[in-house]
Amino acid sequence: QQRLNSTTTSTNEPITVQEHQYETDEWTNAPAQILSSVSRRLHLQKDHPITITRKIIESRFPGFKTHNSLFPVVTTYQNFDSLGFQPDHPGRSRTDTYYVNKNTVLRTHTSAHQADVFRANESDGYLISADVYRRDAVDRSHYPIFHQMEAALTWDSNSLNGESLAKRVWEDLEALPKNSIEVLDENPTIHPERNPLQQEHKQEDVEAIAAHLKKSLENVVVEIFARAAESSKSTTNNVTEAPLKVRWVEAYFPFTSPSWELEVFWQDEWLEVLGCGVVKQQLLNNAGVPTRSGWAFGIGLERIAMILFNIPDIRLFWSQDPRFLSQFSESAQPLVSRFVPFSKHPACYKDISFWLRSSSAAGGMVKGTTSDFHENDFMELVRDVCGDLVEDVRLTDEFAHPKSGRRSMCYRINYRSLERTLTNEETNGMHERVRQALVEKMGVELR
Ligand code: FA5
Ligand code: MG
Repeated sequence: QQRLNSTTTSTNEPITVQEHQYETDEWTNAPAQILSSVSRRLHLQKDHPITITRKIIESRFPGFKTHNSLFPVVTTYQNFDSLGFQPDHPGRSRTDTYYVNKNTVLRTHTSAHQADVFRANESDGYLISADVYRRDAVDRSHYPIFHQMEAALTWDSNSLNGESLAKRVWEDLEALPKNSIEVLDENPTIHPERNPLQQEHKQEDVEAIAAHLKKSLENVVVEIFARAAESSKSTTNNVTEAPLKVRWVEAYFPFTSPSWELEVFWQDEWLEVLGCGVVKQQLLNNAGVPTRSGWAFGIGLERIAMILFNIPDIRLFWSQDPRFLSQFSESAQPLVSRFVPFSKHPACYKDISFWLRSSSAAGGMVKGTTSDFHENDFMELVRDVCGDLVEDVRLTDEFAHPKSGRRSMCYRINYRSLERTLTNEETNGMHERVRQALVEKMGVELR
């Protein structure tokens, strides 16, 4: 039995998303604020940095069929089951995913469309760009709506004319643009436990597919870095910047194996920019294309755009402020220029400490999470009350009372507007409303 989402009132009013109507039920947890942003589709807005980023990446994949306006409401089958997510996978939880109703969600990733696009079988390569939705942390690189670009390339064994798959893939790799980027890649392509070969696959084929995948993505990174470097040259008086560091790390996705993530060292930390891998053969078989095998990746467009344009905060992409929007143009020369922040407004930190309901005391030990307190509920509550006026929310302390076992949490909320200086009155007012909502909706006791 899952607890009702604390930030949504439970009426049984149907939900309308654009022209479509959906029944609601006890699973419904998509807030109005999120649903009303579905129409923004930043990846299609002319001159928007997300659109520019999308087009730059698309240009690296000539011949791939593009799908850029797939509808964001999908079935749980599309988002999870078709990809092999087990019934108890945490990604399905209402703390992580926005449900429209029990069988319907706002897609949490562009992979929700993989099976359908494979089934349509219209091209060897395809690209899907779209808005995706997740309940997640509040900080400079996470936002509940963001944009992904999915790509897949498969080879049909019926069209190899007697050649081996591995040989064909290596030939295709030879034809890719050359680059001399140095990428840390310390692990073997296949690892029997951590990153296994699928039983349907031959090792030599997978080695070739993986090499083609990594080379294709490294070419994207080269393009991004070249443009970012060009833009910083034109605005920073030839101050030379250290070349960006990049590394491949092993990953796990239910729908690829082996799998990897690519990370870029940016602003003093490793930033994950994409996930990828060799498509599960079972998925292709189920999609009616059993003679195809190949790779897929999903890239976070905001993360790339932040590196490209030097945009420091993910909330900026949603800004309607002309001081933001006017800095980007699809016809600019050079196309990419460094974002010039409008004056940075002061931050205001405020702490909030509370005791969880005593039933929570015996809860799980995952950071910030117990059996009936989930950090994402708190994050969403803050967004609900404060909108984009909060820069980040962090857990700063957590402990259990030695005698009663009751758990106490302390979060630090950093209030900062991107557009203006907040008054003390305004921040105090917001903080008070967060405190009240926390008591009313999550039943905690403030300290
Ligand atoms: C996925 O979503 C997989 N569907 C990717 C994939 C596709 C793997 C095809 C294999 C084959 P992940 O949850 O790691 O994976 O998200 C992919 C990227 O989206 C991340 O690397 C990151 O760049 C971006 N991302 C994830 N969460 C957020 C967020 N809250 N805000 C902004 N960007 C995010
Ligand atoms: Mg990831």
